[in-house]
Amino acid sequence: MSSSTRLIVVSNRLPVTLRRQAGGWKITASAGGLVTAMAPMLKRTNGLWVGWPGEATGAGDATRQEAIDAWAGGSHYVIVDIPAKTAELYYEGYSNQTIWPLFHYFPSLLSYDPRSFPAYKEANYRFCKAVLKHARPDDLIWVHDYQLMLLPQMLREAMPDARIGFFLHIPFPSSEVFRLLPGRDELLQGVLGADLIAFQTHAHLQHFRSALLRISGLESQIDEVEVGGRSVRMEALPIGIAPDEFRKLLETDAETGRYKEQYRQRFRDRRLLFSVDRLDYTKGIPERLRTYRHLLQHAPHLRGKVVLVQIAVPSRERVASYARLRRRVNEMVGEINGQFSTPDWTPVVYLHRGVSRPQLVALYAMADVGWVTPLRDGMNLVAKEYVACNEGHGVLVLSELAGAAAEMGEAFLVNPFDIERTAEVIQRALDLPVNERRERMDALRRRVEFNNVYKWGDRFLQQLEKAAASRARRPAGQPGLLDMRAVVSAYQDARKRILLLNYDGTLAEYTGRPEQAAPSQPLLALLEDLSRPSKNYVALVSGRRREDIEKWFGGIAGVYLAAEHGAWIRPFGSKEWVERVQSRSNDWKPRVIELLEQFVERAPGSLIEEKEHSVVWHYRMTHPEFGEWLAAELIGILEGMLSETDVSAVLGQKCVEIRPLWIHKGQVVEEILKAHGDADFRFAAGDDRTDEDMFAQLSPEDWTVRVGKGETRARYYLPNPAHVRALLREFTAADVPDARPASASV
Ligand code: ADQ
Repeated sequence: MSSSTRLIVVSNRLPVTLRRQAGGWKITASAGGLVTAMAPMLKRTNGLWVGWPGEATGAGDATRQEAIDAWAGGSHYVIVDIPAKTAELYYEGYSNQTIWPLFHYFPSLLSYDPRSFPAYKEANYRFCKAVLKHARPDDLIWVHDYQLMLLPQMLREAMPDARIGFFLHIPFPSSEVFRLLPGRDELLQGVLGADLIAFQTHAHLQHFRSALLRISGLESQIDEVEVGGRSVRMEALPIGIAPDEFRKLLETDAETGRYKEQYRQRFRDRRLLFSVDRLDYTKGIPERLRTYRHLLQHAPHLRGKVVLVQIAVPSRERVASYARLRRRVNEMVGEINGQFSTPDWTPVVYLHRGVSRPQLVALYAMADVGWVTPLRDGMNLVAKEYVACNEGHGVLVLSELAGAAAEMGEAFLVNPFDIERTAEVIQRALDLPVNERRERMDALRRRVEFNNVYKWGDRFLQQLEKAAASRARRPAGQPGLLDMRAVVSAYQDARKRILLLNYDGTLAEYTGRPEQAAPSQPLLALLEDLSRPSKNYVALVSGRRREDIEKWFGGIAGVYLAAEHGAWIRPFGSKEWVERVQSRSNDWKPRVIELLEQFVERAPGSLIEEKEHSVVWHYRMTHPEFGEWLAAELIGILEGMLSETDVSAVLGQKCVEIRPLWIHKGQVVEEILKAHGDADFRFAAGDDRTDEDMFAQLSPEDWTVRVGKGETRARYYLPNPAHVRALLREFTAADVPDARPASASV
């Protein structure tokens, strides 16, 4: 990282807790791997941590931020306030009752309140505003985890050139499970706003790619995906721990030493099995207790000889499934202890609370078996912490469903649902000769120490810098990147301006189905603002059906609308549509549609869009390789079939469009120029082959802009629709508003 680069960390929770107390605020820092990893980087770069304090207390009270600044010795923590009701729907609702269960493969525990997704959006937007208030163009913005999946795209919209990274701490599930999520498309689009998206394991990354393909129709390479002309990098970067912090406690902390001695005495004649988890249904606590009961039943010689210490740290207690789990675990512990205890032996020591770090570290150090068997986990740091702290006599029994299993092959890997087999493995672990235990533990420890959390953080930021740099570089063989300042200044100086804009892929991103691409309210407002100055002549030149264009943009009085590549137009200042091509025969259509219907049969998910003068076969939602293959075949058949007509088939963006040769966007431009050729600022933006006809009508000194990569005759390019929207906003900002005369028309 260069010395001027500053890091902005954004996570749901700030790593501090705030409590009001007499005369001010009580602030306590939270411990944890993430804070440990981020702290040195934030310090080095004079960075910021943006997050929610966890409750609404003190919103609008300036003394709170002052207290936190004074406590932190500078303004390093930025508080995001979320109103209580929104917070409940965002955090306990969509984050923890919808995304969390689903991403951990518990669809049966998913509950979805339709109000929760808007609240999630609103909360993400509040984070966005907080970041924007502080962000500078050179910052590296690092967004963490599943509560903030919409944030990268929100930031990208506002700052198209920002350097944004996203890390998902929890698993990304199989696309078959992911597809059950209400809001799935938005979440995918949301994270794709980042330059780098990183996961705990390769498996999660692969699932993400498969969701991109199956749900958004986006093909990707192993570590890269193109979205609207921008490339997004994808990486597997498993998080680590801070081994030095644990070592320090073990080597120099007196309290940790005292606890160790205490536990050594207490468990002198017994083997210690140790588990610590948040009390969460993903952690497999009931399955572990059932396994333990099975072990005591089937290996009676272990009775009185082993103790399971289970610490369950209270978590999300207001969510019903967690309350149920708590009762269930209490009952199971009671049953086991009731069944097997003797006056001098209690088989399960159960603590439903957190313990201090020294206590935790002492237990890690002493435990004979680290029993870490989540039913699903992004990584699981307990497994790594146990290895870092253990004195070398212990054995790690680890669930193969934890992300950590991918890196910890020397552990005993188990399927936690398979109770009998796991019980056998626990027994084997206890019986393992000491030299083998040491060998395994040493190998694991070396890896945990090497792949520590500091490396993880550095690696993430390096990859983010690389990804952002390659986005900013001009793609090979392409026109030059449009210089925003130059074009805005030309716009400002002009006496009369023409702006020709395509819609799909230019002003708005592509979606799975054509009808889902309705313009957002801010986009409509932007177009309205743009068409307001009397010297502006804004034309929306689209290949879409007239109905869509009328429905979406009909309300904007000043704009010129062209649908179906100009077969229909609505001139400047007019409310009436004019059919520019009449009396041509459409009798090729039934034959073509019949053929396309066969292709729809063959490629489930593909669809036919019929317009007045053309027909389109869309295959964005089909299996991609199969779709490309069928498209090539279709064009071949159509070329033969239409050879005697003036109709042709053209390959578009994931579609094949069949239309008469004499309908094209160039004609629209020609007509507009006939009436307004005196415009001294001419701007056209488009993203696909049909827009090339538009560019062809303009001269080399005009502002022609291709959106995204690809062959073009345009003079400039912009990476994606967000850049176009940002540019249009700049245009409107440069204008002094005035009224447009109603009479202007082509
Ligand atoms: P978690 O689901 O919270 O994290 P985990 O990785 O096991 O799960 O981390 C638990 C952390 O809490 C450990 O660092 C542990 O030391 C700490 N802890 C336990 N008891 C404590 C106590 N009493 N007081 C303070 N701290 C205590 C999510 C994902 C995981 C992923 C992590 C990090 O679910 O899969 O590994 O993020 O990316």
